[in-house]
Amino acid sequence: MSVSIFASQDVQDFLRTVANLDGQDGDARTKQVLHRILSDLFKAIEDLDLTPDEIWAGINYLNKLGQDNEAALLAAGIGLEHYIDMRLDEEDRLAGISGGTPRTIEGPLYVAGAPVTVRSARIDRDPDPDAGPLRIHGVVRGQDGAPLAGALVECWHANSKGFYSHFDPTGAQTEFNLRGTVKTGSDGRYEFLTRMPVGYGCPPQGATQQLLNRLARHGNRPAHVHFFVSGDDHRRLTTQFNIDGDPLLWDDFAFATRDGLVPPVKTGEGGKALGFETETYQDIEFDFDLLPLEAGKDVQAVHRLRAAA
Ligand code: MBD
Ligand code: FE
Repeated sequence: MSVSIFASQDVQDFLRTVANLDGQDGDARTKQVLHRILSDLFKAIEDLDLTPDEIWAGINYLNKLGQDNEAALLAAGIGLEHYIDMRLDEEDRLAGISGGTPRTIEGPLYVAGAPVTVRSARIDRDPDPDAGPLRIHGVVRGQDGAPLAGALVECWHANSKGFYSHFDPTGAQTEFNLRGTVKTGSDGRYEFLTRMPVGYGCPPQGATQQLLNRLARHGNRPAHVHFFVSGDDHRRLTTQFNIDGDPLLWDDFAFATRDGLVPPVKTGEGGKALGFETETYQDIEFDFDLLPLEAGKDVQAVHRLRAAA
């Protein structure tokens, strides 16, 4: 039976008590946020007339989400992570900041601490016979459009099974496979020699896929490569490009695909001189344009818990 108590003084007082809004101590921001989100939840329970069984199913879902270590994966899948990007883009627009390589979500699978090399890195540390050789290269430019020396390009991507090292459920990959950091030389150039990734799929038994199933949505991403790019006096860029031709290019469960982040895949010649096993390889040229700091600060720097090895 639908009841209407949310707006009552009793319930409103109760919400203030729960968040200790009238107490002097505690963290003011936490109290404010908890009060608002709990109020919105209570209101939704009333408006949708959620049953006790539905509420307990939701609570148990949160337990499974944590047990599966998938909260950040769910954040990508329900568009929360992309929504953060939409807000950052709008902040920039309102501040009159434009240009630069488009940002897109980080995702949950970065690992800090990958080896750093200058100008070029071979990052397919493990064999993967199902993935062909891939060269990724380009230039990092600064705010004036000039090549940026000493910039750091961090790169990470999946193997031919769509799995990332450190998070591989098969345990097959060694530390930092398909991960590396290149420092640009005076010409601003970087290069990664690696192997072609395949798109990621959510763990089929995990909490994220469980919810997506209820929505009749898939939990797959097109093949993609992640980057953090940073340099002196510039903002750190978080982005990815997708591999053109992937059938899921514009049907990414994490909503990361953007115009400007789908570079052409060409055929390169001279692979053996690069250390590849074949003369031909796939070649992606992708330049990064960084934006300057605002009054000496990276005003949009994102701090979140990240794996490190
Ligand atoms: C990924 O590889 C990824 O990039 C995101 C955003 C979510 C899950 C897996
Ligand atoms: Fe990814």
